[in-house]
Amino acid sequence: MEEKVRQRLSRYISYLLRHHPEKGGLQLDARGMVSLKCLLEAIHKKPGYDWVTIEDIRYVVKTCPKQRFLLDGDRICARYGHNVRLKPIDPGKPVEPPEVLYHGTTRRSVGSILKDGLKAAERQFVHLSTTPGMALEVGRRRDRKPPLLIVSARKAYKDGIPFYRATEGIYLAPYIPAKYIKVKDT
Ligand code: HQG
Repeated sequence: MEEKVRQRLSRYISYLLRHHPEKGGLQLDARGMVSLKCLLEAIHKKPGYDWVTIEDIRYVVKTCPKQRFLLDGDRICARYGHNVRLKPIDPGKPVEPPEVLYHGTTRRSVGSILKDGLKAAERQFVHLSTTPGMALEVGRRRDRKPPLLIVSARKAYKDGIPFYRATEGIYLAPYIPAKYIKVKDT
């Protein structure tokens, strides 16, 4: 599959599984899963996508550099990124996070984050990266010089904030109070 085609299909699957399942006539279960067969039918409804096969979906899942999707038998879900407008997605069991996690944001948002904490905004969870590099990449989507926030994740966890592991590089939390957040000096 051509890289551009793969990206476009991956983006459409994200759209259906994170934001608008109803646009494809899909109903997510508590974990956000649907059957591959239903997802395929939903994809086929989109003009220009009638060529897609189950194998193509499996290929997108396998080759996704950010491990956006999880396959469990013949069911699939997005691992993170769910919209707040969907019914709450069960993120699984809380896990003990590493000592620190990172978050890349915009220069404009730093002030309110240091005052109010990290909020999930339009998604169901705050996204935290395991490496500064990945966090900065996330931040660069919105700011060419994204500030890097350092989150004392282990301390927050010990104080009762739940963390969930979405992928190897991404942890989720419902909210991070300001006292656990520092801006990395640049
Ligand atoms: C900011 C993409 C003001 C927060 C990425 C961020 C990631 C605040 C924005 C994943 C705030 C929310 C998630 C506060 C948080 N005041 N601004 N109190 N608290 N913010 O897109 O982490 O490619 O929902 O800093 O790569 O940027 O789609 O979250 O700038 O992994 O797979 O509010 O989405 O992954 O933005 O990105 P987002 P995010 P995919």
